[in-house]
Amino acid sequence: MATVYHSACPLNCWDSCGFLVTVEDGKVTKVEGNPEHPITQGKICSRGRMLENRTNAEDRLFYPLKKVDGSFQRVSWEQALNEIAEKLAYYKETFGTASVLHSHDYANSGLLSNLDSRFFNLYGGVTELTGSICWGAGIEAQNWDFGDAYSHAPADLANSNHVVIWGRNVARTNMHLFQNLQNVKKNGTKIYVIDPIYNATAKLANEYISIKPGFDGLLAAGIMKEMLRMNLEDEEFLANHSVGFEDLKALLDSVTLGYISEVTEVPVETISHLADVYADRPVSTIMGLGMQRYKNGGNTIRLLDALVAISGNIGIPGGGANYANKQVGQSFDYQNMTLPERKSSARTFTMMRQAEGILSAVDPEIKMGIVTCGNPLTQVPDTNTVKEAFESLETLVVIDHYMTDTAELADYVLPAATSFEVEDVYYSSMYHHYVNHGPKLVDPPGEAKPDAWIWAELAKRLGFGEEFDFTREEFMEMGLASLTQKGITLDKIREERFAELPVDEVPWADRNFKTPSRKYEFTSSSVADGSIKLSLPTETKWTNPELAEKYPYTLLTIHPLRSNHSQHFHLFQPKPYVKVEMAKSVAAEKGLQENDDVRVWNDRGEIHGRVSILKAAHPGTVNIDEGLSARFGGSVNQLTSSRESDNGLGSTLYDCLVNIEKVENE
Ligand SMILES: Nc1nc2c(c(=O)[nH]1)N[C@H]1C(S)=C(S)[C@@H](COP(=O)(O)OP(=O)(O)OC[C@H]3O[C@@H](n4cnc5c(=O)[nH]c(N)nc54)[C@H](O)[C@@H]3O)O[C@H]1N2
Ligand SMILES: Nc1nc2c(c(=O)[nH]1)N[C@H]1C(S)=C(S)[C@@H](COP(=O)(O)OP(=O)(O)OC[C@H]3O[C@@H](n4cnc5c(=O)[nH]c(N)nc54)[C@H](O)[C@@H]3O)O[C@H]1N2
Ligand code: SF4
Ligand SMILES: [Mo]
Repeated sequence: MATVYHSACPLNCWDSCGFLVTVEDGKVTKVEGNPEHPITQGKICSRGRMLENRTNAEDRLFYPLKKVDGSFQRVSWEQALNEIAEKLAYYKETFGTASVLHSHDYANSGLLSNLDSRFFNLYGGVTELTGSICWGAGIEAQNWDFGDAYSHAPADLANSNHVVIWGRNVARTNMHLFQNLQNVKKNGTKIYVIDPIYNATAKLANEYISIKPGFDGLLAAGIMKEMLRMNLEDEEFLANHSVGFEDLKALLDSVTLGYISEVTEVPVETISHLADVYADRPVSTIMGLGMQRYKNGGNTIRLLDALVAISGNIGIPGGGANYANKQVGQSFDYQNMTLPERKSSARTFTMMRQAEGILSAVDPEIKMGIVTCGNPLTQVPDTNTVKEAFESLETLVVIDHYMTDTAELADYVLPAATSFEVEDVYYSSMYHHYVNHGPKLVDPPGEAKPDAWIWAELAKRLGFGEEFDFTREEFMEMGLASLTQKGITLDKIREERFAELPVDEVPWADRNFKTPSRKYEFTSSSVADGSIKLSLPTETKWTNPELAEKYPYTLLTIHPLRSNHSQHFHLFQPKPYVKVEMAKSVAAEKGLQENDDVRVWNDRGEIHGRVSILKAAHPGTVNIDEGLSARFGGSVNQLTSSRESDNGLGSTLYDCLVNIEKVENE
């Protein structure tokens, strides 16, 4: 008999959708949208629908595996857990707990996915990752400017005169914002898209502005110059609620509009026009994450923030420098769950340079790696170094649903349960502020087990089992402690299927910023040199002419349409391949036609793929969607750099020059 249950999407995504899931004879048979969800309203994307296949697929991991003489053998949980616990105990005693690296990303947005940190803290504190390949540069930038990274509630978009979509691939990555844009456009709101690629969101826009990748900060500087020239700035905000405006002004005076137009490749008239747009408040600026994956990413977001500030669009309905919404994550009590005070030693590597960290660590060396909710072999920059690093470990444990490129290198692979096989609550600090409930709907197949069970079993063997002697319900209640005090209990979330979190829908309306000065800081007082810089990406003809001579094209590696990163490609029919998308100018210069086989390379690596010519893209721009594993011709991260962003906490994935040539049919 078929029964339909409510559930929630666990994927790392802006939208955090509500689901309706059909279960027949103990199996998930269909995943659809829940029309009652206030934000996602019954619409979901194919990545969500494909979670049915991800749960049922025959290539899922069903049993613990151990590598013996180079090939995987099935072993019992007892054997796998005993051996892993013995190694953890041995490394702790012999080299200290920092000889273990916990490598992870955020592939599951459930509250209990944080229990891995509880385990590692109680073990004694391991080598952890800081920063973020995803959004690190921008989050740090907004921490300096505002004291935190907050966005307006989705419904507030209805108050905007203009919406500037600045480097967010909305139609592809944030589908409910796309719907929201369609609605507000009907009521007269004007939409602008600033992006090197004329994408599906650009089609909806009233105006599309093509920009050279990595030069958005300079464009924002140009718009500010024009606003100041025409006296369009919000003097009240600048005088009463900000510090450091004089520094910004001096910075803007140090360049001419002509220079800005030349390097950004945006005409002066367009820059002037955007100054008028920004003065016609309220203007909502919706920033994407791709735009800050450059060496100058932190300064790019700070310059966009500064534009939103001087134009008087902070803290007003319909405005905002909307990048991420950390208010959502801050509603939960991670410390209760993860017990950071219990670790006695800790070392950190940045997420971007985890491979270099492994290869160069001394005192102690990294002996063991444990990977959870992540697939560094395809997702972390500079794949060749990542491979060398993970191969160099004495012991590698990967916990996953599937045999990924990373799992292939492991000594132990442990099969995890999926979101439909456990109860949790799901949320995203990216777009809306609802938390969704996902009940346990089916049993895990084979011997797959919830991640939390694995931590509890290892904890028992290492002597801190009592710290995991809690039910999932009790763990969820720990994480919901503050919300419970505000009436948002686990029972309420279970019953109502989702709950609205108590956030400011128009952040900073009280002008009480979380910076040291309590004001908006054009020059940050959180760091030694907190002034904004007009910096450029590292790999451009302006900053490295010799490199640009050798590698004349900018490679973007944006998020794929039908896969969440590396997760869905194995389910595609026909099989996926590396599609090398390029601006017409690139195809013309290289004499390439649609579907030609090409080699794309730089000093870090090379990848082979098939040409697809983009209808419109900034001259010299190439894109290969990220996420393809080695068996489908990936990873594109063979070409990307593990350099960190200017503020140290973000990646520079798109700050990447390459060359291309045709190869004979393969
Ligand atoms: N379908 C799908 N959706 C997803 C995901 C997925 O894997 N697949 N992943 C989710 C996750 S984890 C994230 S972080 C978000 C990311 O969401 P987005 O920020 O929307 O997407 P990205 O792919 O990170 O960034 C790519 C966008 O930035 C533009 N871009 C690149 N460089 C520049 C630049 O220098 N200037 C400007 N103005 N634009 C630039 C690209 O052309 C593209 O439109 O998406 C989430 N949603
Ligand atoms: N070149 C390039 N590289 C990129 C990006 C880019 O734009 N360009 N984007 C970056 C961004 S924004 C992000 S967020 C990262 C994402 O990087 P990752 O999070 O590493 O990528 P995913 O492919 O989403 O998933 C990682 C693995 O987690 C597993 N997993 C999912 N749920 C669970 C669970 O509950 N338990 C366990 N144990 N495992 C689980 C999945 O099966 C999958 O194999 O990639 C980054 N890498
Ligand atoms: S991947 Fe994103 S848009 Fe798709 S169903 Fe999940 S939350 Fe919704
Ligand atoms: Mo991300």
